[in-house]
Amino acid sequence: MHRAAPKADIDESALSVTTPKTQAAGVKAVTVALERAVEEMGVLRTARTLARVNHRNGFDCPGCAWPEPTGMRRPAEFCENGAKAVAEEATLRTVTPEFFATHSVEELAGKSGYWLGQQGRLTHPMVLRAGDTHYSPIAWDDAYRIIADQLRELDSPDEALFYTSGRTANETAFLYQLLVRSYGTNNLPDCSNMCHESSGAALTASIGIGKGSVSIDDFKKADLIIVAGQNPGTNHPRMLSALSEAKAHGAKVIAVNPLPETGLIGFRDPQTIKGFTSGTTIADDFLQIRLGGDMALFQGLGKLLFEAEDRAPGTVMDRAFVDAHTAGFAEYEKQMRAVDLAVVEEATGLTRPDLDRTAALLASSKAVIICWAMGLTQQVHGVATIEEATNLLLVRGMIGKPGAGVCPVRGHSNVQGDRTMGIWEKMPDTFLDALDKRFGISSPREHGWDTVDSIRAMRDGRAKVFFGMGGNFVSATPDTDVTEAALRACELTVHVSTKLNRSHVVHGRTALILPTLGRTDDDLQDGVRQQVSVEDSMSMVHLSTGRLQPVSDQLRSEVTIVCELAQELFGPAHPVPWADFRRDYDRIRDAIADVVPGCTDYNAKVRGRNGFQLPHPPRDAREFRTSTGKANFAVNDLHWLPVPAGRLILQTLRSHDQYNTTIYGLDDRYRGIHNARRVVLVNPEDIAELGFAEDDLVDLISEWTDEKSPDAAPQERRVTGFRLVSYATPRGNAAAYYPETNPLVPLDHVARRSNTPVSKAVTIRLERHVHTA
Ligand SMILES: Nc1nc2c(c(=O)[nH]1)N[C@H]1C(S)=C(S)[C@@H](COP(=O)(O)OP(=O)(O)OC[C@H]3O[C@@H](n4cnc5c(=O)[nH]c(N)nc54)[C@H](O)[C@@H]3O)O[C@H]1N2
Ligand SMILES: Nc1nc2c(c(=O)[nH]1)N[C@H]1C(S)=C(S)[C@@H](COP(=O)(O)OP(=O)(O)OC[C@H]3O[C@@H](n4cnc5c(=O)[nH]c(N)nc54)[C@H](O)[C@@H]3O)O[C@H]1N2
Ligand SMILES: [Mo]
Repeated sequence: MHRAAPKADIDESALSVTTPKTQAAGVKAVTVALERAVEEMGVLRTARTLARVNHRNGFDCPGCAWPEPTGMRRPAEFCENGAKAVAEEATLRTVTPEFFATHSVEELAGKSGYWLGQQGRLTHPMVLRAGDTHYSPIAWDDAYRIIADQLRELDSPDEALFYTSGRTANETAFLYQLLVRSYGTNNLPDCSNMCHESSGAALTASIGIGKGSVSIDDFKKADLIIVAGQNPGTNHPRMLSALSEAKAHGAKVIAVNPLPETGLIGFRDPQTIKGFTSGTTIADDFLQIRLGGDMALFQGLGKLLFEAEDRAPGTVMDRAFVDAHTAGFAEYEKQMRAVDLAVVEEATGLTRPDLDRTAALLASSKAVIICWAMGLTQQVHGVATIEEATNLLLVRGMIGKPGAGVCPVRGHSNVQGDRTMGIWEKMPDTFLDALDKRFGISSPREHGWDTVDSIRAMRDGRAKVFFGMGGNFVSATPDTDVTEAALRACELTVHVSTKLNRSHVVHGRTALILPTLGRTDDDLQDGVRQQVSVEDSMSMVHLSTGRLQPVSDQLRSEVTIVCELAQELFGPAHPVPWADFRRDYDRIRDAIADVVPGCTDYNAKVRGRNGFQLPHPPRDAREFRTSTGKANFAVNDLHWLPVPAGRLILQTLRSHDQYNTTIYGLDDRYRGIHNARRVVLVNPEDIAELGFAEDDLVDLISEWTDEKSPDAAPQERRVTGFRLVSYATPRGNAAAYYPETNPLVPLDHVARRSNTPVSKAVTIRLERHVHTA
């Protein structure tokens, strides 16, 4: 076998810090990706696999949800982190029953997530019964029986939680929510609750649909693209190709970020000859904003747009659009005119010239796109911030126009599709009605619990069964100690997984690991190769076909697992044809066509050359299905994040060498952080002012007071042994990696109206780390 042995656990003292890079991608990205891939898969499997990423007859990249370019489609859309995601899944290393016999659960719970993930693909269904010290193998049928028995025993179906991570394909997602609703609950928390929930809430209120309004081709037609709260060089590397192409067509790009992220500054496209020798500067302007300052920025720009209109009436506001398609303009104007630019400067850390320059560009551009990700959504005022960004586009008529619109850049490769298929704790009644009618079931109408409410329910004993369709719930969620205790209080925890992770070793009284096929694996049902479908960030739906030989004949597809569990749970008399669905995924797509809006003729349409695009009324016809029947201007009171004396505001983010809780390696190359992860990036002047020196070892203590009881003493949470790294972050703002810092994020510290954990605004203080024996 051509594969390297897994790495040892992390030695944090091996940290080395170098100057951050100024250009992303390039040749180095290709070599790093190939090295990692060969290490995990060997040469042959690497060649076979990477050639099929995002290929027409291949599989959808499990990396991110950025769309593939249309038209001149490249033979394989390549990116470093996509290749790492593929290698992580297609690895030939395995976690077998012998592995579990060797390592006790207690021992595994002492390992880092990095070590766990390095061990390889899960090969057999495993069980941990009450009192066991080790997982042991179990037959699939016995595993289903344990789950079904436990589910039948609950006092109410609402005592069970069914989580979904965003890699799950449409076919699985559709059947999974069908199983859960047939069983009788809407408890379908998902990773989106922690991710773009704020975008969905804001856009639904403003334009009547929670999805982005641009298509990939709009990037070529835009003349201004604002990228706020997003690090595409690491998390959506293929977006850099779209941005550099936009620039070739004359667009300007403005980056709004507390950090000078490498990918936003410079880019060498490894797919073009030119990219090997020279790079493109991506951002024409970099607004180094303070954490949580975006709402103030967008309000400040709103005010400046009205002032520009005063100076040259009829040139800035799109009155025809505003009159025909929007509601609430007068209230918005009144609010904007009252904005105090001195407060905006303080909240953002930007100067008046910064604001004027940006407003001038915004006022004169013919087609504007605003892109964003977690920097905006994971804030207390995330929903309001996104509404303010949308307001700016509305006054200028920038929705439903070529080259313009809102662009929330999604994370997981099918997180948007999962929502379309019904993975949501509060799916609208129209969807449930269609589901009931198609299958003759009666779905519950009462809303279920999202991620944060699910943790509260387990913590308080109101939920007793946790079922995870993918993901790594305990490491992805906030307030790690609370969440771990919540999971441990469950009667049963079940995980459908490809790789070993911490959620398997922080378990309920009984625990099951159900190993499943990944995107890259060949999925044969009765000898016939099956395909699945996914939806990207721009509502394009297409097929994905895995072709790799699975690492074990015990792996079952997610669809199979859902169907077989449903058969065990509901018995043979159930109205849903689970056995047919399991045998032939075309039958699932037929059902999707009947139930899911915009999916008529689904089987035919997904087989089209580039798949098909789901309808989006604002994008397609400037039609706004909101409360008023028009696009709504939102009016919000300003919220921002003053930094308390002696404290810092911490954002928790991703390194260049991880996929959420999956740690690929220890090289955050662009930021110059190598070989370790317990680091905290702080402005050098803050390091000095707080009485520390670079390289000091510190503890991070978060301090939090519930808005509802402002007089209570602040709650404290601590993580220990972080190395201070001096970094170009604004004064008062710090950054450290997720998930190591999740213990600092209070469960109740959530975004208003979306209940998304606020992972980008945690007030902390630093204390010198005291070594304990
Ligand atoms: N390789 C790789 N790809 C991924 C992932 C991964 O882990 N690894 N994760 C996937 C997932 S699920 C998601 S959701 C996306 C996440 O993609 P991103 O949102 O890019 O991910 P984060 O690392 O959380 O980075 C947040 C960015 O916002 C900035 N930021 C933080 N707070 C603020 C703020 O208050 N204002 C502004 N303007 N900026 C701020 C940070 O400096 C950082 O650049 O990526 C997806 N793709
Ligand atoms: N502090 C902090 N917390 C955060 C964030 C943050 O920025 N800061 N970001 C949040 C965001 S945006 C997100 S999306 C969540 C992510 O939360 P999750 O989606 O729950 O986490 P992942 O780390 O992506 O899940 C990885 C696991 O998924 C399993 N897996 C991988 N592929 C497959 C597959 O094809 N099928 C199945 N069944 N399993 C598979 C593997 O076992 C792997 O261990 O984390 C959130 N948590
Ligand atoms: Mo995400």
